[in-house]
Amino acid sequence: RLAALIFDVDGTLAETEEAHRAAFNRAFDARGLSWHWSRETYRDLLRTPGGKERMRAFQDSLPDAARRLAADEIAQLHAEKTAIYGDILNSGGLDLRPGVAGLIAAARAGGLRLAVATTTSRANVTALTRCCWRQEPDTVFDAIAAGDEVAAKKPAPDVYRLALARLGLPPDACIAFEDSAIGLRAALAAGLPVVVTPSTYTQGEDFTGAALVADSLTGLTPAQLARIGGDLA
Ligand code: XBP
Ligand code: MG
Repeated sequence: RLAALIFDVDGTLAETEEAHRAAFNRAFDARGLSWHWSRETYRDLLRTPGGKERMRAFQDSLPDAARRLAADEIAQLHAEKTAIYGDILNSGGLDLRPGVAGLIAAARAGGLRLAVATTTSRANVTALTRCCWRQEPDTVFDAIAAGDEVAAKKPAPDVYRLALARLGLPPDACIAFEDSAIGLRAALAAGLPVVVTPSTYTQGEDFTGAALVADSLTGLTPAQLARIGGDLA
C-alpha cells in the first residue's frame, strides 16, 4: 500500500541547474580562476553528480600545466558556491516545476508522507523550500536525505536507502520521482518504483525501468500513483 512519495530535488522539484551553473561560475570568478562552464560544458559535467566531484572531474580534464586545486581548496570553493546559490534562490526567480506544488499538497491531504533524496546539500534544500514554499524544509517534508550524509552519491542507492530508513518504510510502500538517468538508477537500485519527468538537461536520456515517464507531474493524482505502486509491488 502506497505510504510515501520520495522526491529528487535538482531538476525534479525545480529546474535548478542553471542556478547551480551560475553559482559555480560566480564562485570561480570571485576566486580569480579562469574556469567558466558554458551550457554545453555543463551538460557533459552533469554526468558527474555532486558539485565537489564535478569540479574535480573538470580539473582532471584540464591540461597538465593548469593550476591544480587541493581537496581543501575544492571544498572551500564549493562552500562559496553553495552560499552564492543560496543568494540566487533567496532573491527569487526560481519556481517549482508544473504540477509539483499540487501533487505535494494532494499527497499531504491524502495522508501520504513526503521525503527528499538528493545529491545536493541540506542547505540547498532549505534555500529551495524557503524560495518556493515560503516554508522550512521540515514543514514541507517528513524526511530529508542529502548527498553529504551518505558514503556514495547517486547512482548508488545510498541516499534513497537513507530516506527509506528515516521514513521507516520498505521501498514497495513508496514511489520515487526523478528527472535523470543517474537518479533513476539510484532509485531502482534501492528497489523503488520510479516516475521520471525529464528536465531541460536530461531530455533524451535512457529511462529504461521507469514505471512512468511524463513531461510533468501536472494532473497526476495520489490515486493514480497508488495504482503505479500497486502494479509493481
Ligand atoms: C544534482 C546534482 C548536484 C547539483 C549541484 O543531482 O548533481 O550536484 O548539480 O549540487 P540529482 P551541489 O538531481 O540527481 O540529485 O553542488 O550541492 O553538489
Ligand atoms: Mg535530479
